[in-house]
Amino acid sequence: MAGRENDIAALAAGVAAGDRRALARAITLVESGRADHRAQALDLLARLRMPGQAAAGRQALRLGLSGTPGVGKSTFIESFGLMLTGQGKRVAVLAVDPSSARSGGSILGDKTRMEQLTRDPRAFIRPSPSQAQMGGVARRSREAVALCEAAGFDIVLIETVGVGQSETVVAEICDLFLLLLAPAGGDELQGVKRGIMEMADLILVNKADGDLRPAALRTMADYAGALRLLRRRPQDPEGFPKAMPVSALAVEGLEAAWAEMQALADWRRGHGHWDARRAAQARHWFEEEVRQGLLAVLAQGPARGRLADLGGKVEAGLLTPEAAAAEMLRGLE
Ligand SMILES: Nc1nc2c(ncn2[C@@H]2O[C@H](COP(=O)(O)OP(=O)(O)OP(=O)(O)O)[C@@H](O)[C@H]2O)c(=O)[nH]1
Ligand SMILES: [Mg+2]
Repeated sequence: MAGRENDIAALAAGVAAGDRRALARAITLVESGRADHRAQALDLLARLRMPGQAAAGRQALRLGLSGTPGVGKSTFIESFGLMLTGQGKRVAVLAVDPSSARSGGSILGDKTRMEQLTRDPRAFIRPSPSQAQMGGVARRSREAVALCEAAGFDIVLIETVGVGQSETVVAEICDLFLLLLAPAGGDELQGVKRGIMEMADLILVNKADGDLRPAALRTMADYAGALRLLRRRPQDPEGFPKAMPVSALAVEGLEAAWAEMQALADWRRGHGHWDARRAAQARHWFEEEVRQGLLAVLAQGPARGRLADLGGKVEAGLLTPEAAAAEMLRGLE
């Protein structure tokens, strides 16, 4: 037991020193579903995070990045990541989606598309986790982000292909949310759900190069128009959210996009929105953990029988879901 505590202390020290191998091992630990690993993971996180004492200088900029398959996320991360490491910044990249949701060639594609960044000593790249459960993915992702932050990374990029709930998960983890789009053929908006657009702080229309450039600029103008119709959010200065053209392949527009991200982050820091968002996120995850934990307790504890019984009645059409839930909760008060 004492040995294990020492192991966790050593692992925490390795992470805090910015050691990438220690960070990789720490992320593997928080991903594990084993109960004894879970206890160690909580110990590790507690050693690395001292609530209320986190120095502002230790905060990474957490960037969420979402985009449909093929839009150029990997290419963007390679170019954008290299630009940042070239400025002396340390960049961590995490993928949020369960691997089952990714196309088969993805990992191989990423190896070639992020070739230089993978070898960059200032970068850390962590591919998708293997477990496919969204609740597990959410917890694992935010804990992995916290570990990267504790390891002193300046920027943590959190990538999602945007299937199902993963955008919402990313939005609840990141400071800024980037939506990557491809040039559209016609003049229609690309069926991007309104909810996703409302999460975006910056819409980047990629592939604004060569023959695709005119279409990319048209698409960008369409989105800029659509963004103007959205209600102004309190956490935004004038002019945000914004749409911009970029080319991940030709490495164009990335510096301009980075300047906008920094301007927005600075404004939010200066106006209290940065801390407020992180505080609200922490509260959200606390409540989410309690919700998940309560369900697990109910499913395993003495109330298990009643839960199964009421669930059966709902299935059989004898009780409405609402009435059954109310009865279940009455028993707990
Ligand atoms: N012309 C042009 N092509 C690009 C650009 N960025 C990416 N591509 C191409 O688009 C294709 C898909 O790029 P990826 O970076 O793999 O896209 P992705 O979003 O990571 O795709 P998934 O991992 O499958 O979700 C590749 O053939 C890239 O070379 C760009 O800026 N301009
Ligand atoms: Mg990719």
